[in-house]
This record gives sequence, C-alpha cells and structure tokens, in this order.
Amino acid sequence: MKINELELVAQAKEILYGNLRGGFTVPTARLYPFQWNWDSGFVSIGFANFDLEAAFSEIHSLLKGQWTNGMIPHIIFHSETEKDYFPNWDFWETNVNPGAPNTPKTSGITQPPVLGFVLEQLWEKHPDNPQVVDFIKAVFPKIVDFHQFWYEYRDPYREGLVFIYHPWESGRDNSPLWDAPMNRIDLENANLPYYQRRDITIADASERPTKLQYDQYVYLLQLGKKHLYEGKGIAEESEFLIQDSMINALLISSNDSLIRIGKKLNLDVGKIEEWQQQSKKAYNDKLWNDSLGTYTGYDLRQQEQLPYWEIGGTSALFAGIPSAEKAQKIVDHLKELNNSGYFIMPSFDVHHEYFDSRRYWRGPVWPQMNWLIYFGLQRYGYPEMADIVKQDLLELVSRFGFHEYFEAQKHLVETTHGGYGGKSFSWTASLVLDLILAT
Ligand code: 9WN
Repeated sequence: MKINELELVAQAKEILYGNLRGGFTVPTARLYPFQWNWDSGFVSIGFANFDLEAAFSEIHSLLKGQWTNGMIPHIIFHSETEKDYFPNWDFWETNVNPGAPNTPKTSGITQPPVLGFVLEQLWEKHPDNPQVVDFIKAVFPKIVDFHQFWYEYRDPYREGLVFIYHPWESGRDNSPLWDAPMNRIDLENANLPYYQRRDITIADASERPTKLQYDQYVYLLQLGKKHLYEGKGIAEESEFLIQDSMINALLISSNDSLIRIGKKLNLDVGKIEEWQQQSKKAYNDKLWNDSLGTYTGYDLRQQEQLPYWEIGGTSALFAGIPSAEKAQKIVDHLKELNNSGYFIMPSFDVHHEYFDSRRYWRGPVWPQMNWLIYFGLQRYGYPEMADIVKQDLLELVSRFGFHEYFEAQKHLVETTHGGYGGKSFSWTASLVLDLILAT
C-alpha cells in the first residue's frame, strides 16, 4: 500500500497540538480527559522531533503529581471540575496517604516505568543541545526516586522483580492474562460502592472491558485505598499480585538508560546498578517459559507463571533481556503471525479461545507496542521484521485514522472497521511520527 508519510506527519502534529491542554496532552479528548503516565512518556518522544518545549513540559507536568514515596501516579487530574471520566480524583481519595500531593490530584496506582528510556531518547535526538542536558539533570533524580519506589514497595522478597496489584498498572487492562487472578476476587462479599462508568457512554461498549472487569477494578482500587496505596497489607491481601513481564522489562530498560545517562553526567548510579544486576537475572530465571517460547507474568499469590502467549513478553526485546536464542523464539512467533493473515502485533495469542480481536487488550494491535517491538527487533538484528511492524502500523493508521487500537485480523478490516476505541489519539500520533521521522 502507498503511504503518504508527509501527510501522516502533518496529521500527527495537528493531533498532538489539538490534545494539548496547557503544558500536557490528554490521550484523547473526552474518553481520557486527564494526563496519563506512560502515554506522556511516549508523547514526549514524539514532540522531541519537532517541539522540544512541549516534550519537556509534558514530563514536567507529569512529575507535578509525583508522591513523596517516589510513585508517579497513573493519572494526574489537572482539572478538578472535568467530569467525563470514572474513576475521578474524588473516588480515588488519595489524601488517605499524606505523601500524595493535594494539587494536582492524582490516582493512587502507577503505570509502566518508561521515563528512563524517554530521557535517553530525548538526548539521542539532541546530543549537543545544552537545554536537553539541563532538563535531564533536573528530572533524573525524580526518575531514580520512582524506581526506588518500585524496589521499595513492590518487591517484598527483594528478588529484583516488582509486582503490580491492579491491571491498570500494567497498561494492558483487560488482557486475558489477568482473568484467573481477577476471577479469584470474591465480589459477592466485597460490598462495592456505587459507581457509574463514563467510558461506555463515549466509546463502543463492545470494544471496552466488561462490567465484571470494572467491578474487579473498583474492588482493587478500594483495597489499595484501605492500605493507603502503599502499605505492606497490599502484598498480603491482594488476590491480584503479579510480576508482569512488561512492567519489569521496561523498568530494566529504564534502569539501563539511567545508568548510561548518569555515567555521562558524572551522577551516582551505584544504586541503580545494584538493582539492575539482580533484576536482569531474576527476569530470565523466573519469567521465561520455554514451551510458550516467550516471557510471561508470574502470579505471586499462586506461585506460578501465567501460562499464555501475550504481547507483554515481547517488550523484553526492547530491554535487551533475552539471549539470541530466546529472542529468535519470540521472533519466530511474529513471523508466523505475519505469514498467516495478522497485522503485527496482536496483543494476545490468536490461537487461544480468549482471543478477541476487537476488545481492547484481548487481541487488537496497539501503536505503542509496535513502537517498542520495532526497536526491540532492530536491537536484535531483525531489520526486515522490524520494518513489517512499522509498515503494518502505518498502513492501519493511513487507512483508518489515528485510533487508540486496531483490528488485528487482515480479512476483517475489509468488512468491519479497522480502528477501535478513542480517535485522534496522542500516542498513536506521537509514535507514528517518531517511526517516520526518526527511523
Ligand atoms: C485506565 C490512557 C490509558 C492507557 C492504558 C489503556 C487505557 C485506562 C482506561 O487508557 O486505560 O488507565 O480507562 O481504560 O489501557 O494503557 O494508558 O490512554
């Protein structure tokens, strides 16, 4: 397919500027009317190609929500009057924790730690710009504090692998990976508060998580609140307690970036190197599944791996974690999908009965994942496969627009629509633009 890259870049810039709200971007208007953590990291990378001030202020705005324990929350509610999203700041009630800022209000959980490698991307794009160095010096310690938070509050056995206790923290909210642990929650005795979803009044309900899943999300939110969103009790009580393949891979990748940056700037990186040594080894020892041929999550409650092929494991390539042999197994899977009628990369195992190519994280293609996989494949010496990952995303966006996520089955895009969820989406715009201008 002939893709007009210049036209895509122009549209992407327009979307990013359209989603700016005074120093930060919303992921998309109405559906997500606040600032999201890992979205902003990816947006900053896109902006860095053409508007450095916007790239800096995206991160500065995000860090305004950082807690004194180091956590950077998954949502920063820069407006207290905007009502289009559930759960809003007043439902989170993060003032239960004295270290949460009063302004801006935030959520009480976090999201994938992308900021370390975001800083490095910004520097690589502008190696001789002193403004970038000043920016990095200012935010570096805050990102180290964020990693300290992970290792201090989310690694109770000091293994070098951190846990999440809410699927929203994974960024892959309703992945079938989470079904078994989520279904262990006893909702009948949970005494859930009344709540009203907003997402399904804005997006198509068949493309969003189910009511059962939202009840489970609310249950875990309440559990976090009960433990002031950081207490030891979370690890003791939560049914959902997962060492996620992607969270840990991105933490490792960001650790590596912080170490490289810190060394160049003569900053102390001893602590980060210690974390890193333990983390890389533990990741390979505990999260690799040889029969699946990929990395997967580990359920701390059941003391077992989650036995599915799922997109999170591919982010290990980006982080440089696998041996060449393990990487080859992951790439074989991508090749097979490419040869059998799928856009790369479906978010869940297409051969499994839980695969649903329309519903959110249960099958569709996600732009930020393609960006991660693209660089992972380049790193391991698979430029042709990397190019397919890039071209598939560019094709989907040219045909259907800058959606939040996309149909994974090629034959279906001819009959149904190919783009799902929110439109004019920030990370789609940002990363399409980056893939065109920076690769
Ligand atoms: C909950 C903003 C976010 C992304 C997540 C994606 C979705 C939120 C939601 O949207 O999650 O955080 O309300 O569904 O799953 O990865 O950061 O784009």
